[in-house]
Amino acid sequence: MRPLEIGLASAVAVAVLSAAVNHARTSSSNAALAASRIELDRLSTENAALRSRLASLEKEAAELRGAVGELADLKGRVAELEGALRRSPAAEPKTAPPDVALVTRPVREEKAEPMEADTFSVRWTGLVSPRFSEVYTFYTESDDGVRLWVNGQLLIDNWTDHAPQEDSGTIELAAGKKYEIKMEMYENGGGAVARLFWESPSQTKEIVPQECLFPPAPETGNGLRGEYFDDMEFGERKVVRRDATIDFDWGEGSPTDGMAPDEGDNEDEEDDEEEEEEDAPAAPAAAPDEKPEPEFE
Ligand SMILES: [Ca+2]
Ligand SMILES: [Ca+2]
Repeated sequence: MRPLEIGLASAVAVAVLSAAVNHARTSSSNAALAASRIELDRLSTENAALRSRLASLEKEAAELRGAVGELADLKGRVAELEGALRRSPAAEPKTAPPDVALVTRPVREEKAEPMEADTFSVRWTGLVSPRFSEVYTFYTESDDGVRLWVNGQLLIDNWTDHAPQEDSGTIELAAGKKYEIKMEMYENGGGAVARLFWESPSQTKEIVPQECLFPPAPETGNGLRGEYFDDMEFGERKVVRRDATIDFDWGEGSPTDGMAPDEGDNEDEEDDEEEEEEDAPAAPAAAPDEKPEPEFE
């Protein structure tokens, strides 16, 4: 080959080689670019997801801020209401009970003065209504002295110291009519008993039952008014109460020991005494001294 041909061949070879290198470079760049595009797409997708997540979190934060604001409002409202409640008169009893208890307790204890077990007297008053129009026999069992009036007639009068003893007296009564009745007893010492029975041709002897006894007007219901005095002459009255019947054996104790609450429909001041007795059954309340005496003395 001639030198010119060799030179030309070399130049061609160089050009071909160069072109091949360039082609290789271009191919390599294209591949990198494609990879970059894929990465870009991935990052773009991830970015959109993060933006979406951020928006969601911002929305939640806004809701929480709103809830916190509402809670603060509610707390403020509760505080307002509590303040209003403390200032209102209706709320005063909530703090008052301890003072009320301190004030009322001594008063009740003072009224609930127990009666002595000896040297006392009792007077029962009211009305009695028989079931039959017959001659009735009334019986008393007493320790100590006893007196009984029916319709103003003194049927029994045994005003003496004695062990439990029966006395009796008779009177003609009309069925359903109400007659004034009064029984008195006194206790000097030892045991004390007071009972009232009746019988007629149509009924056997029995304690005069509650349904046939009525308290003095204006009291209503059944039973008799019982007035308990701390001496033997009806001087110092301690207790006024409703007795369903006269059927007592106090033994050697006080007539007001374990005194049960009054029975019947009391509508006057005895209602108060009944409540006090329920509060302190072992220490019954004393009666006020200004109570009016029964009408038929
Ligand atoms: Ca006694
Ligand atoms: Ca006695």
